[in-house]
Parts: sequence; structure tokens; C-alpha cells
Amino acid sequence: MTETTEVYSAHLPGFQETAFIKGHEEYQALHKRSLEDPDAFWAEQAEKYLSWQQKWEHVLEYDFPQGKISWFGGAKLNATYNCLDRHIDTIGEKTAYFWEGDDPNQSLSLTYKELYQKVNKAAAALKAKGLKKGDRVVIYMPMVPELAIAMLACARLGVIHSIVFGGFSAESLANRINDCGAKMVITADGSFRSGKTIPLKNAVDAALPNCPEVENVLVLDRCGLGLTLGENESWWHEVMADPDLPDYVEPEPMDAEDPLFILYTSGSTGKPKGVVHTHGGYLLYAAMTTRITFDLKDDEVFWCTADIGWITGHTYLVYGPLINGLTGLIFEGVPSYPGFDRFWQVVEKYQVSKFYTAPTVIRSVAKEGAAMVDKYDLSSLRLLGTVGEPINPEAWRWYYEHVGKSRCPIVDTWWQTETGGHMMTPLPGVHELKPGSCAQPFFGVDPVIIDPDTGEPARYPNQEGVLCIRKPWPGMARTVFGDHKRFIETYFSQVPGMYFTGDGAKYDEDGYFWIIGRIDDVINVSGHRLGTAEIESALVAHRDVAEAAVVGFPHPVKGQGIYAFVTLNTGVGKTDEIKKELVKMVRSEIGPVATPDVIQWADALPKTRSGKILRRMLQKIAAGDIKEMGDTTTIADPSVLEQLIKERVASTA
Ligand code: 6R9
Repeated sequence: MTETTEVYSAHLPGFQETAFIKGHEEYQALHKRSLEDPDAFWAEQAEKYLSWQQKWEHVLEYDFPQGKISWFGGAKLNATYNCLDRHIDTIGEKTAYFWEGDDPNQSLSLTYKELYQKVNKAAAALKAKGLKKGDRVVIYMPMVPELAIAMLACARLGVIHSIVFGGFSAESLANRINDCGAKMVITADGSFRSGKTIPLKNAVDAALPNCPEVENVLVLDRCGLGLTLGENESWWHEVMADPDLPDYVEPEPMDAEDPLFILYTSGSTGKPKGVVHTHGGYLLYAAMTTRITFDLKDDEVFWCTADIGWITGHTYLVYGPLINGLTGLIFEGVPSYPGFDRFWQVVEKYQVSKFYTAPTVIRSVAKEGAAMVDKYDLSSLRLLGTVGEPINPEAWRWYYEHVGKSRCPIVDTWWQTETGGHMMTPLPGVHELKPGSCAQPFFGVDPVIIDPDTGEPARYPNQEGVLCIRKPWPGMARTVFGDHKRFIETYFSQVPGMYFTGDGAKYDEDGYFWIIGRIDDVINVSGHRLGTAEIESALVAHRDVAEAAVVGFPHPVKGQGIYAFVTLNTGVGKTDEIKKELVKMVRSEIGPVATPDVIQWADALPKTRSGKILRRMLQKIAAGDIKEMGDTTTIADPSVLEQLIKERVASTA
């Protein structure tokens, strides 16, 4: 991360008087209380944000070494009662969602009452198919309202949803379906993207022969592709229109600690992990962070551009806004279609006041020039947010000046799939803004930088180390589905007694945090987390490949790009044909999100004498940073390195 001393004032017009948290003193006092007396602090928030059917026996109980965390144990609630039922009498006619299609001529809106009716119908339909509390359903759908409806229908029955992002392949889909033992898959015939049709159902068809536990498939007719459905497959619209379905389904009373959903995310080793979030703590944390970080007022329109298939969409497009009775915007399209001005056109159209996106999006639109933004009236905007990866100060400034017109604070929110909601972020009207810094911890969050050599906390500002969290917060994941041992090993064993984030970070003289990036073998491509091990195993699945090593490298738009070093079997020619096949292989094993940007042939990979691949060196080669190779004495055969450097220079010159 580039160092900067730039500071932008917290005192932007409109926030001082009306913000939920009024100034730094109030923030500090509340933060202190949240750490010193978490039981009292969170019990108060739980009363404020959620409606409970039955109160808890205890607020917090935990044992980090065992990976045991429990918030509000014994309490009963239902997510959809909190998102919908309790709003019907008061704000039933309020818009819950605006929906804008990939095609600018397609849009609609849904009131809270309409959403409630549709969720009840969908819940009734799922129930009629035999689904019950604790069962798992995989949802593989485009960004349409039915995606949110399907999630909420599951939650109403206590069925655990697991959404698989539409950009993942049949293979990835099958792995996730089998890992969680899903009984049903909800999908669509296809999805629209930049005016093109992507055949989603094909991937489901390819996955299902390997998924013996799936009993039913529900298919939304999104694109009118005229598919013929197979046995145990039904059309969404036909099922929902069944006159025998009741209009109301009792929301299942769930224990605060019962799972609400599973979401798969990549780690440094092995297959993706099914991160489990709960009804109680997760929903509370989603609700509070939505309200406070974005300082959302009841009459505002909130647009989170993330796909619902990622944690950001779960928390800030579905659960957080609905619990608070806010109006959200679901956008099916992309920032570049029909033109690079699409986002700003949508902001103007819906008078969006709070806008939340990823640095990669900012970079991709910034390169098209500010004129694309300037032609729209963006005066409705009051706050901007960013998430997913560190934002470079240039992109930050562009966002601040051209989109926010130097009057909207930017909340740079650092968090993870596992944390459920924002962990560190500037709060509007509270924190000064430093481009590239995620400022300070949210309430209840106790971050610490650990020196990896000593295992002790950093002793001075700007000392880089591993970011850990000392205490539990309600939104944290509770386990890895079906593999609690892995949960303990990944998050609670590295630094005993703490939650290990996997991110390198530091704090500065003002106690502001700066995220440097992952310290493990996870790369962040356009804000999407990918394990290098997964991509490597897709590459070595090719018959001609002997070995592969994948690293990230700095990419001007994506943040990080994917650079693959591939060793072919002896005697196989290094052809462009094979490179093409390798790209295809990765796309079909994982999905287009994991497409390699560069493939470099490697006669051999640099290894230690014990055979470990020296990834740090490969990272330097990929970045073109070859002057400082660091300590090369551990390398078994230095000529391997020289060869790779020579070819890298040749391939990019
Ligand atoms: C919410 C989400 C988590 C990883 C995380 C970190 C990176 C996310 C960031 C950020 C710097 C921010 N990350 N937000 N880095 N500044 N504001 O993105 O979850 O997909 O699980 O990714 O993303 O490296 O560890 P997830």
C-alpha cells in the first residue's frame, strides 16, 4: 500500500448534526464500553435491532481454542420475521427493493408487503417439496429479486441456504452441493450479462449427475430459453402459482445459534470452506453495521453493487437493509453495459443516497474518464463505500472527487466472509479519512497486529504484522460446515487465543489501520478471493502438465491478476494451443472468475532442498520485481530462477 499523509476532514456537510454516532468522543466511549462490557452492550443492541420470540439465557459464551462461540444462546427468532413480518403494518407500502435489469429498459420495484407475500408463497412451495428445518438448499441464480426471495423462503423454514455465485462452473457447483449435502437446487434457465445470455441451467445439468443427494430442482424462467425440464425439475412460476399453496407460512422459531446460511470461500489450502453463519449474532451484526457504517436514514436508497452470491451481497443487500426496513437496489448488470456510465445513470435514476462498491469497479470506470460521471446529476449521493480489497489512493481520490464531488465521506470497510459484517471502517462524521486506510474498529472489535516472528503484539506504529482479533463479535462465523477441526486450525491455532484473519496490516501514529494484503496463498482478483491451490489443481488436471504454481501480481484494474507458472511433461511442446486449453480447463473446473491472466512455461520451478516451491520468488518474477530477489541461498538449483527471469522479461517486453 502506498504511504500517504493525506487527510480529509470528517466534518462533511450534513453528517455532524444528524449522524447516529456524533463525533469521535462518542465513538471512543461506545467502543470502549463494547469491549469492556460486551454482554451489556450487545444485549442492548439486540433489543434495539431485532425482535425476539424468546430471550437468551446468556449473551456471550466462548472458548477460542475449541472454536466455540455462542451469542444469545437459548434465544429464539426468525430472520424473515425480522426482515418482513414485523414491518408489514408500519411500512408495508414502502419499497423494499428497486430492481434494475441488465437491459436498461427492464426494471421493477417490490414493496415490503409484496416481498412478504412472495416469500411466504416460496416458503410454502419449498415446504410442499418436503424441505424442513436444517435441510440445505443451493441457490445458483442471477441477480433478480427471486434470488432474495429464495434465500428468505429458506430462512423462513429454517432451511440453510448456500448461494453459489453464477460465475462458478459446474464442477465448483457440484463440489459445493455435495459438501453441504443439498436436497434442492434453485436456479434459472440463464442469466443476462452485457446483453448476452449465459446458460446457467447447463451448469446445473452438468453438475447434477454427480450430486446424488439432490431431490428437486426449481428453475426460474429468466431468459425464455424454452428449456424442457427433466424429472423432479419444476418451473418457479408454475410452482408458485399452485392454488393449493397457502398464502402464509409460520416462520420457524430458530435458536440464535442455529445456522442461517453456508457460504463457500477460498483458503490457502484444499477445497473451499463452507463458512457457517447464524440467525442471532449474524443478523444483529448485519443490522447494526448497515445502519451505523452507512449512517442510513429511513428515507434513503441504498445501493450495494455486490452480487448476492458473495458475503457483501448477503449482508448489505439482503439481511442488513431488510431488518432495518430500508430501501435497497438490486442491479443485474455490469458497470460497462450499455456504456461505462451505467452506474451513474442508475444512481441518478433511483436517487441513490448511499453507494457501496469495490475498488476494482472504481478503477475500471475511472480509466474511461470523468466525463462519464460528470454528465449525471449525482446530488442525491451522501456517502460512498468500498470493500473487497485495499483501495489505492489514486482510485480513492477519483471516487471522492468525481463521484462524491468532495462532499461525501468514503467508508473503506475491511471485513471478510468469516466476519459476517464490517470490522474496521471510518464512520461518517466521526473519522477523518485517509485514502487507503480502513481507519478504526467497529464496536465490539478488538484488533491487534501480531509480529509473526515473536507472536507478540506490534510494539510501535507502522510495524507490519498479522492482523488478529482478540475477542468475539456477534457476526463471526461459528464453524466450517462438516469440518470443525478445519475451523479451529484455520482461525484459532496460528496465534493462540485469537481469531487469525490471514491479512497483513499495520496501524499508524493515529491508531488508523492499513491493510497490506493476504499473507497466505490467497489472491484477491477484482475483490474475489481465490486460493492458488485450487487453480493449481485445475491446471495439473491437464494431461500434459507436470506441475504448476500460481501467484498473484499487481494488476491495474483487478487489483491482483493471476500468474501461472506451468511445467509440462517431458517431450510435450510448449504451444499456444496448450495455453488455450489450460485457460479453458481452469474456467471449467472453477469458473471464469479464476481465468489466468498470464501463463509462463517453466522448465522447472524454484524449490528449496526439501522440495517446497519458493512462492515469494515467483511472486517477484510475476511482478517484474527482479532486482531484489531476497535470500536465494535456500534454492536447490539457482539456474531455474535465472531461466524464469529471462523468460519473464522476454514475454512482457
Ligand atoms: C467482504 C469481503 C476478504 C479479504 C480480506 C482482505 C480483503 C476486504 C478490504 C480488504 C483491504 C478492505 N479485503 N475488504 N482489504 N481493504 N476494505 O471482501 O470478504 O471475499 O471473504 O474477502 O478481502 O484481504 O481478508 P471476502
